[in-house]
Amino acid sequence: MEQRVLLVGPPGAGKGTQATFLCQWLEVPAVSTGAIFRAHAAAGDELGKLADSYTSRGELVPDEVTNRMVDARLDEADVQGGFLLDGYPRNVDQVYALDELLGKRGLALDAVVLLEADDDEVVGRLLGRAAEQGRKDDTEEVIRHRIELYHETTQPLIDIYTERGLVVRVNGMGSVEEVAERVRSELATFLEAKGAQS
Ligand code: B4P
Repeated sequence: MEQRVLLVGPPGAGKGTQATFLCQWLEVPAVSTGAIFRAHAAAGDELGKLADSYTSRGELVPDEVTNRMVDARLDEADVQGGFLLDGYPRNVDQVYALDELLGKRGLALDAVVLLEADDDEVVGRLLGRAAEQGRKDDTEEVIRHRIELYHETTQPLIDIYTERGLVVRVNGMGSVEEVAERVRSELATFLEAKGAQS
């Protein structure tokens, strides 16, 4: 079935990790703004250089750039039957921008999965990822800044989606498999209940 789902959570909550499982189950592609920025940075193009100048400091890439990129991505053929948006929107302005991007296409969201994890746990995970992948935005100082920014700018968007009755809260602590099973069963229950109401 066509599903349009968001995956939101603090840095290191496991959004990218869980997106892989969730996409297989929902049979939709993942659109990760973070992954798109990293691909451009690896290619060394203009967008990549610009994005890197923000991400390496743990800052958000300017909304105008991110929104335009998502707008273009939503025109591609593979997302016409649904998608999982991973890491976007990340602030309240991006929520309203996404409303417009979906509205002009006559689309709406089905659910917002909020993956929750403690600050200390996510710092530990991201330092582990730093050792494996050497990402520039995974130094302890930058990680702490990203977490602060999450609490300030990303958390308020949860209130908006909660008011809209779209949020599925999932505990992101535990093994990758345990979390994947939790995400799947809690989202399935939510979508079934929503389907029964409509
Ligand atoms: P993202 O790419 O979204 O990455 P993230 O928040 O760091 O990590 P994620 O939650 O995906 O964690 P992962 O699965 O990798 O953002 C990177 C940057 O891009 C942002 O800081 C920002 O600058 C920019 N950006 C992105 N979107 C933007 C937007 N909309 N607007 C503006 N700027 C934007 O997991 C982390 C680690 O934990 C991995 O090593 C993984 O193996 C491990 N892990 C996962 N689950 C685990 C578990 N259950 N137990 C133990 N370890 C686990």
